[in-house]
Amino acid sequence: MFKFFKFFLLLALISNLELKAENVTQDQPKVVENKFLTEGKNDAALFFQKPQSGIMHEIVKTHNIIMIVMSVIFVLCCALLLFLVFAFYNVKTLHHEEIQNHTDLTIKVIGHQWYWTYEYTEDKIKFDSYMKKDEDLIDGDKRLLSVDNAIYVPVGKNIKILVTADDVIHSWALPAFGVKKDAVPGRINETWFRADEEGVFYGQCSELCGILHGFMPIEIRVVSDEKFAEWKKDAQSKFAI
Ligand SMILES: [Cu+2]
Repeated sequence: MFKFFKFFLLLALISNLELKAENVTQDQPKVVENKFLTEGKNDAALFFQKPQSGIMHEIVKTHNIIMIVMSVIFVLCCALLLFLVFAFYNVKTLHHEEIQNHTDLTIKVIGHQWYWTYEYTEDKIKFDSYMKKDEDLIDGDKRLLSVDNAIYVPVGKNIKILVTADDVIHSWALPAFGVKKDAVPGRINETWFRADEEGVFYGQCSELCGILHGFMPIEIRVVSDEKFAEWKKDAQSKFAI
């Protein structure tokens, strides 16, 4: 990079000296034939007409140098951007988003107008999850986010999510987990996450799916293994398939 600036400075210095010398000795710069852009292409359609004065020769010469320098900078910047965006960041993240080593629990998510159905296929549990109405809210609930039946997952475990829909396209999005998958009828999309901490987290449908699109939130409770086992036992009697 330093060499490049050195070259540029030298170029500017030489041009300046040339101009000074010419100013002293003659009225206008001496004519230097420049064939790079003009030879054989002087019909003025794509390029300039053939220069007819010393000044125009100098202008064409300067233009040629700037074009070369500008092209080099453009190519270098594009290469750097591509490297940063694809090679360094995006591909790695996409890879992590798609690939998991093993699965501890699989949950199937089905989008409906306008609620979600969750299926813990291996544990034979299936239930619907609707947003709580204002009159049903209790202390600690969040208006427009809390649901009647939240999903439970154990902390620190790999959870595979299979997403599909029953009627129109929905999207199952949980910002805290970096998860957002379209729920498309007739197709099963797959994603996964592993929660680092226990807690209650919320998400929402993120694909316009009709009049109540804004009222089909997602509530997920990340709990310890023991609490998850308790919930599972309860759910197996309450929501048995
Ligand atoms: Cu929606």
